[in-house]
Amino acid sequence: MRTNQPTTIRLSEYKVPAYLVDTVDLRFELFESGARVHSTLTVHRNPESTEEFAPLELDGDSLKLERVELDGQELAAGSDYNETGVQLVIAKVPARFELTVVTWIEPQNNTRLEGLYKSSGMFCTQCEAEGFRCITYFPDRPDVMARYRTRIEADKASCPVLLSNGNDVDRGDLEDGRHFVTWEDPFPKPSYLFALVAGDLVEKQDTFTTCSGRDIDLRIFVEPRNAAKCQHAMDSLKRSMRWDEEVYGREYDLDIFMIVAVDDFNMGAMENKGLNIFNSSCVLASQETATDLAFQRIESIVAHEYFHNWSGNRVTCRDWFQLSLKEGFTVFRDSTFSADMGSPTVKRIEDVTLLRTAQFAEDAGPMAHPVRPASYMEISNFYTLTIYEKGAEVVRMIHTLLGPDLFRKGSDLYFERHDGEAVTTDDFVKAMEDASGRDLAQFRLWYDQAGTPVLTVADDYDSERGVYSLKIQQAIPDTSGQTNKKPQHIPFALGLLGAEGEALPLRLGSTEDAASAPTERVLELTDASHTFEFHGLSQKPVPSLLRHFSAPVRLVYPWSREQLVFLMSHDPDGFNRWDAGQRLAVDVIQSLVASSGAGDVDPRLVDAYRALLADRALDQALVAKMLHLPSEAYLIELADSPDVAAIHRTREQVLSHLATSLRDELVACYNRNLGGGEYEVTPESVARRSLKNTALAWLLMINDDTGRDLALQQLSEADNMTDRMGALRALVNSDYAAERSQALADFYEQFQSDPQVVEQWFSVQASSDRAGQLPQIQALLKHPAFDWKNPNKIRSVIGVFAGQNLAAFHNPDGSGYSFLAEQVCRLDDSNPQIAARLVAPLTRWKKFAPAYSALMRTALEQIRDKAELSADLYEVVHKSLEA
Ligand code: 0A1
Ligand code: ZN
Repeated sequence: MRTNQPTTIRLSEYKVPAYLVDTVDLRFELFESGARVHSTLTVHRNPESTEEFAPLELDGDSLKLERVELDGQELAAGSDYNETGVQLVIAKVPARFELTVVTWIEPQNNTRLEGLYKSSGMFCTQCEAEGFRCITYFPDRPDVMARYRTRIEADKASCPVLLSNGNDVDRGDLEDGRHFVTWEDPFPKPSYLFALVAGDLVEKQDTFTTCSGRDIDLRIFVEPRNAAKCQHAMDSLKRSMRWDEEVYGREYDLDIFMIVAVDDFNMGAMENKGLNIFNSSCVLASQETATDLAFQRIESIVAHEYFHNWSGNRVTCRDWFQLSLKEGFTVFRDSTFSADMGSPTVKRIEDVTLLRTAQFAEDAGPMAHPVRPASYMEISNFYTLTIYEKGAEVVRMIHTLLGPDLFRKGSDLYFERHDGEAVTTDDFVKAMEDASGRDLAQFRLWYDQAGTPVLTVADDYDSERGVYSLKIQQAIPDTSGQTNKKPQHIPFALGLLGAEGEALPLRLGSTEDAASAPTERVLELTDASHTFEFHGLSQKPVPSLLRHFSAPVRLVYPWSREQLVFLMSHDPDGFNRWDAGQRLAVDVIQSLVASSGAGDVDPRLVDAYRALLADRALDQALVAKMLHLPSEAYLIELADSPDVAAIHRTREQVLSHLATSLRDELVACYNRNLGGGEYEVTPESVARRSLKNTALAWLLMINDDTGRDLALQQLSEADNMTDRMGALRALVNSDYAAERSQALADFYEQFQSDPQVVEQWFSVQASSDRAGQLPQIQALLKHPAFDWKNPNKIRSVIGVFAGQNLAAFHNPDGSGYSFLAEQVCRLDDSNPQIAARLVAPLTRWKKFAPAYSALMRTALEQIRDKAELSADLYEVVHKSLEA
C-alpha cells in the first residue's frame, strides 16, 4: 500500500509488449503455511515492438522471490536482475529464452482476495484484472496470451479436488499423503483468465451435447453442505450453451466446463477459461433459501460467465481501457438471453431501472468516465455500471441500427476475424461496419464521450396541413475533463397514438402511403437538433417516445398527467406503459415534495393504480412491475439538491394514501394470487408472488391488522424464500414493532446455518428505516454472523445501509457519513477493492444541499487523510474531492 500518489495509466501511451510468452508451465506446491509457485516461461521478443533492446519487465505484487533462472542459469539479484517492489526487471535477455521464477506466497493471509487466497479452507484464485502478479512474476497484461500447463500438488485429505483451466491430463500420488493433478489448456489466454482451486468439494455432474455432436462434461463444485443447491445453476448453464449456439452460432470448445462456488469473493463471478469461479450467492439456490430474484440473477450470471467464453476469452481485450469490449457485449448477450427465457418487457424494465437509477448517477458524478476510458489509476475501480450497463446499451443501439440479421453477420465476422486475439472496441465496431456496410464513425463517440445525453422534445400540430412535428434537440452535459461535446448518433424509436389508443401510421412525407407506413419507427438523430414531420394526421396524437428505451438518454417532454394516464393503459409498447406510470408517479411525488407535503395525492394516480389492480387482461408480470413506485434512489437521482428526508416522507405518504384508498383491492389482489401450486420460477408464478407481496407490503404501510395477520401466516406457512422474505420485509417495514422483532429472531433461528440466507436477513434490516437506524447497524456489525473478511456480509450491512436506507444514511447530523468513512478506512487495510466500492455514496457529495454536502465532504476528507491509503481508495477519494 502506498501513501504517495499512484501513477495514472493512459490509453494514449499504449505500447505493444516488448516480449511475448508462448507457454507457461506452472507448478504449485500448496501447504497450510503458504504456497511455492514454480513458473517456467518460454519467451520471445515481439517482432512488432520497436524496442529491440528493451529490458524484460515482469509485474509482481506481494511476492517473495526465491529463485530466477534464465536458460538454466541462476541469475543474481542486483547484477542480473532487480526487484522494484512492483516489477522484476532483467536488463539483458536474448531474443528467445526460457525463464524460471520461483516465488513464495501466503494465500492464508491474503485478505484482498486477489491472486491466490483461501476461502472456507479452500484455495482459490481471482486474477482479473491484475491478480496474476500476486501469484508469480509475469507480464500481467491481457495482450500477452500464452498456453498454460498447471501442476497442483497438495495434501490429499484436505484438498482431494485440484482444479485448473483446460483438460485434466495427469494425476497421481506423492509422498507424505500428498497428490497432484496436471491441467493443460490448449487455448492461448491472458493471465487474468488463469484459475486454480484446491479443496474438499463435492460435484454435481451433467453433460451437454453440442450442435456438432460433442459431449461436454459439466461440473459444479461446492462445499458438501451445498450439494443440493446446484440444480438451478446447472439448468441455467445448459440453457445458456444451447442459446449461444442458436442465437450467435457459438459452440463450446473444451471437453469440460466447471463452476466452483466460493463464499469469499469480491465480485459476482469470474469467467476463467473452463473453470468459472462464482460467489456462492450467485450460484447456490433452492426454493427454501433463495428468492425469485436470486434465481433470476443466478441464471443471468451463469449465462454471462458462460458467454464470456467467446466474448472475452476467445476474443479478449488488448488493454484494460477496452474492458467494455467484453463486458458491454457480454451484458448485452446475457440480457437478451434472459429476455428470451422470460418476459422481454419485464427484463427491459429491470435493466432500464438499474441504468437510470445508478448508471445515470455515476455518469453525473465525479467518477464519470466514457465507456472506453482514457485513463485510470487503479483498474479495479473501472468495473462500473458505465462499462457494463452503458456498454451494453451501446451494443444494443448497434443492434437496433443494423437490425438482427446484419448484427449477427457483424458478430460472426468479429469472432472469425479476431479469434485468438486481444483487440479493441474499435475492432468490434469495424466488424459491425464491414459486415453491414453502415458508417458508424459518429456512433463511435458513444465510446469516448462520458455523460448522459439529454434529449429535449417539443411538438406542434398543424391542423390545416394535418402535420404533426417533433423537434428533438440533444445536449451532452460536461463531465470531469470533458466539455463541449459533439452530438452523438442516437436511435430514437417512437409511435403515435390516436384518441382511442389506436397506433397511427407514421408517414414521414406527404407522399408516403398510409397503408404501408409503419406504426413504429426508429429515427436516427445525428445533429444537435432535428425536426421530423408526420403527415396525414387528422388530430393531434399522443406521442410514445423512446420506445423500449432505444438509447441511454434522459428524455424531456412535457407530457400532461392525462396523457400519461392514457399511455399507461393504451400504449402498445409495454415498456412505455410502465414508463408512463413511473413518470406520473414521479410527477405526483415531486410536486408534493415541492409543496412540503401540502395538498392531496392526485386522484388520477389512485385511479390508475386501481385500474391496474383490476386489469386481468394485461400481462400480470407487467402489472407487478407497474405497481412498484419509483424508488427513493431514482427520485433522488432526478432531483437537484435533493431533500432526502422530504423525498422519503413524501414517498411513504403517497404509498400510504394509495394503500388506504385501495385497501379492499389490495386484499383481493393478495387472495387472488395465493396458492398457485408447485413452486416454479416462470414469469407467471414470479408475477403472482410479486403481486401478492406488493399487496402485503402496501397493507402493512397503513398498519392494517388484516395485512399483519396475512403476513404472519405467510411467514409461518410459506414453502419458499420469496414468500417468506416478502412477509418478513413487510413486517420489518411496518410499525408492528413486537411482530418485527419476533419475526427477525425466529427467522435467524431457523436459517442461521445458511450464509446466503443470513445475508438476506442482514439486508432486510439494513435497508429498513425501522430496523436499520445507525445504532441498529452498529449492532449488526457486532452480530456473531457478521464477518469483516467476507465481502457479502460487508455489502449486506454497510453497502445496503448507505445505498438503500437513504433517509437514515443521510441523517442531517452527518452520523451516517462519518460511520461510512470509518468503515471504509477500516476495510481499506484488509480489502481495498471493497473499500473503494463502498465509498461510492459519499462521492456524490456535490449533488446535495450545502448542509449535507459539507458533511459528506468532511467524511471524504477523513478518508483522504488516513495513513497508508490504497491506490484504489486514493483514486476514488481524490477524484471526487477534486472534481
Ligand atoms: N469479469 C467478471 C467480473 C470480475 C471482475 C473483476 C474481478 O475482480 C476484481 C472479479 C470478477 C465478470 O464480468 O463477470
Ligand atoms: Zn463479465
